[in-house]
Amino acid sequence: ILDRVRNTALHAKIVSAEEAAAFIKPNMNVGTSGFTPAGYPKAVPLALAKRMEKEPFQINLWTGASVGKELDGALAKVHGIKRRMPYQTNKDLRAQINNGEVQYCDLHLSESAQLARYGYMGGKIDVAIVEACAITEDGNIIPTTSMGNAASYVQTADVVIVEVNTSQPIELEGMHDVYVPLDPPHRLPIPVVKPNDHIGTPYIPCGLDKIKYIVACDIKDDVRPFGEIDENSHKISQYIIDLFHKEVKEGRLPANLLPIQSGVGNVANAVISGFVDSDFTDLSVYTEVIQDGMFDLIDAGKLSFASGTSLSPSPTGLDRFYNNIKKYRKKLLLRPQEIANSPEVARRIGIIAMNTAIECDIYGNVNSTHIMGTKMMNGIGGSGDFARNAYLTCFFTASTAKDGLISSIVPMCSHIDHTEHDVDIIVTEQGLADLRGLSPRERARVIIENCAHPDYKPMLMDYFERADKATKHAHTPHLLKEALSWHERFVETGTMKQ
Ligand code: 0RQ
Repeated sequence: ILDRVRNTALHAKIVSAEEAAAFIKPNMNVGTSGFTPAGYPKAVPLALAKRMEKEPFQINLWTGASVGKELDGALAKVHGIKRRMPYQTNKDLRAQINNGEVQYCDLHLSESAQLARYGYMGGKIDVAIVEACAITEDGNIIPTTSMGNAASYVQTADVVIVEVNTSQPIELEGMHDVYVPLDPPHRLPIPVVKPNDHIGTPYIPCGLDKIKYIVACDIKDDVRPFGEIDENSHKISQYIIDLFHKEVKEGRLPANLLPIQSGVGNVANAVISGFVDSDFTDLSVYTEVIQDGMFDLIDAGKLSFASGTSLSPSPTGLDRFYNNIKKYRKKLLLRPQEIANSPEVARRIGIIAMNTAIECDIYGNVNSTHIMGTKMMNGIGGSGDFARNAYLTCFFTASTAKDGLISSIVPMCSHIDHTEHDVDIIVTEQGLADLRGLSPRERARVIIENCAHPDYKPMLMDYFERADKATKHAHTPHLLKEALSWHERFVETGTMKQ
């Protein structure tokens, strides 16, 4: 790594992962780089987990979003996490969140850096651990495949540990735009008006003195393969592309649409693939996570630019990116999640937000986080940042889950992340409900008619009609004793069916 640590005076700070991990003390607030399994530190967390195995203790872990197995996975396995924020997807960690062991603070991703800078998250950050491509002559950090909250954690922490990862190509340098807003009352407008606007520096400002240790690492990002695009995802993609055609025809969207934001996972990937097969061109993207579909759009000549905070393709997608980095880097930019997910920017540039729901209710409220109202799945992630502030807010879900035993369209959501006021469009494999301008009672009929599975449609319509009658056509008709009875039935009998 000597050539990547450009100031020779810093070479004296290069130590083993074990030595760097020894700096971390029980109950420290540790802020790391990383957003999805991209750009997170790996060697130091693995060494820390080994140490925790021998002398059990816990830390508070703050990241950008979910991270790879070497961080959340390794630390959860040794029960090393006491508090966690702002998003996770790890199986062991999820189990510990749901058995009371880990205190999880599930946050809008755009807000987490600000909360950390203000010291709301249980004090200040004691140490930032950041993955880097290189360290400049002045001690500034060139990030790797994600930006996440790394810049704010470096700014806030007294001590910075840098993991220089040689598996990350040096050509990533120049793909980042680092901008940390001032905090109120000094904050100024974030000057992004187009997805390709550069407003900051290509490195994380740090300085020579703050860097305590530098560790070499060659472990690759733990990216995961996508599933085959299933029939349901394909249908959802078709419905949304049809809607965009209609919106363009009716003059509500420009011919090249507005900047697209798309969540992660198989449905999101299917929707982006749908664009590849469509006749839309000159598309732009302002999102969190850049996945394989974006490379397809670039290759098809349909993407003008994509801004995100993380590059998290499948393993083959990552190879494809590394092998063609000179071509792709012209069209891609990584920003801190505070900027990629900024509500201010989303509202200004008029994002089309597309995220996945766990369940939606008949009035258009959306649950993105909780299973049966109680168990945390992953977290709200960036979905709320975009949903409230987008020009057009869409949510996708299959109409049923668990082989049809669960209806994803329910009388009342068992937990609400996105309210009826935020949601414009709901799409399932059954069809699309356009809720714009409708009252709750109108919305109920459209959602049940267009989105519910035929097995549940009569039950939902029966519920709605009885509630409408019992409340004498109240604004939002509900039978309070029955509203969550579908979830109760599933918990008790293993099916929502009667
Ligand atoms: O559980 O794996 O045990 O079978 O939920 O569901 O259908 O595989 O869908 O992987 O795309 O995840 C909302 C969780 C969807 C995700 C969610 C069960 C289902 C399965 C997963 P099993 P699928 P996906 C971008 C923006 C919130 C954050 C967000 C998510 C599991 O997209 O976390 O959007 N989003 N951020 O069986 C009970 C239902 C269910 C259900 C599905 N109605 N009831 N269980 N499941 N529907 C990302 C970031 O911000 C970083």
